[in-house]
Amino acid sequence: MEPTLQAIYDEVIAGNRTGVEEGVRQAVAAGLPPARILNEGLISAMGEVGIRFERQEFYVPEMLVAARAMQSGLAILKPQLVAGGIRAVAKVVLGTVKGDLHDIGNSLVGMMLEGAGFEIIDLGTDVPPARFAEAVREHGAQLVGLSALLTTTMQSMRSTIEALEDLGVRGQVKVMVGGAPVTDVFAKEIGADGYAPDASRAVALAKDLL
Ligand code: B12
Repeated sequence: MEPTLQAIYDEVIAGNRTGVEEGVRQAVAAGLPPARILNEGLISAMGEVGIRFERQEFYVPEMLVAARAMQSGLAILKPQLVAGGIRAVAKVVLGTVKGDLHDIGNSLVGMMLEGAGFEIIDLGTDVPPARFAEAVREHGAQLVGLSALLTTTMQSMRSTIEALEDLGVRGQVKVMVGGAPVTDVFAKEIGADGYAPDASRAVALAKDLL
């Protein structure tokens, strides 16, 4: 791997925030494409963190410092990822479903959509179903993106779609879902309009759905 990217990868795993920030600045200054910094440096490091957690080499505190370090790197990379998006294509309400506090994937999807010209209303994490539905109505959104990282919270996606129906706004929006445990089959089962496995394919999906 490119030494600059390897350094970012190592610093994310070590949970060294300033190290990650420095690495991302250097990589940007060296002219490395933002997508490579994101995928090879930041995202692949979080994948490794997940593997170590499964092997019980890492516990929640290590996972948390790694996530914070990654987010600091993301914040520096955001302007590069978003560059080019000028006019709003459509409004998208985004959030991580009720009970779930993972926000990195959701933020990334938001940044990439913003880069593609979408207007983002990010409700953050642990969002109750009714809150999604109210936001759709309030903002007149055309799309909703639901994120879940836990097999237990995936079920909140179903209740969120029901809440959209209850408030009478299901017909005005397309619902897309994602997150590590979510699959295409699950998306169909709960009546979502689409699933994407990563942030760049979330952009392609959003454009397709409109
Ligand atoms: C970082 C992390 C944490 C951090 C989160 C910090 C934060 N601010 O987000 C902390 C430490 C808080 C945490 C806590 C927990 N975690 Co955790 N965590 C992770 C870890 C290591 C990485 C997740 C991540 O950020 N990945 C990087 C991003 C970029 O990837 P992503 O989220 O998948 O998103 C991409 C795609 O999925 C997609 N996508 C995501 N959302 C959406 C939405 C739409 C609409 C679309 C189209 C696409 C899309 O695009 C994104 C970008 O490409 C994962 C391991 C893993 N491999 O996923 C475990 C993991 C998700 N956690 C796990 C667990 C068990 C927990 C805890 C229960 C641990 C505990 N005992 O307390 C708690 C639960 C807290 C809660 N209520 O939510 C398990 C879940 C197991 C399961 N099957 O349910 C995992 C898989 C670890 C493991 N291997 O066991 N965690």
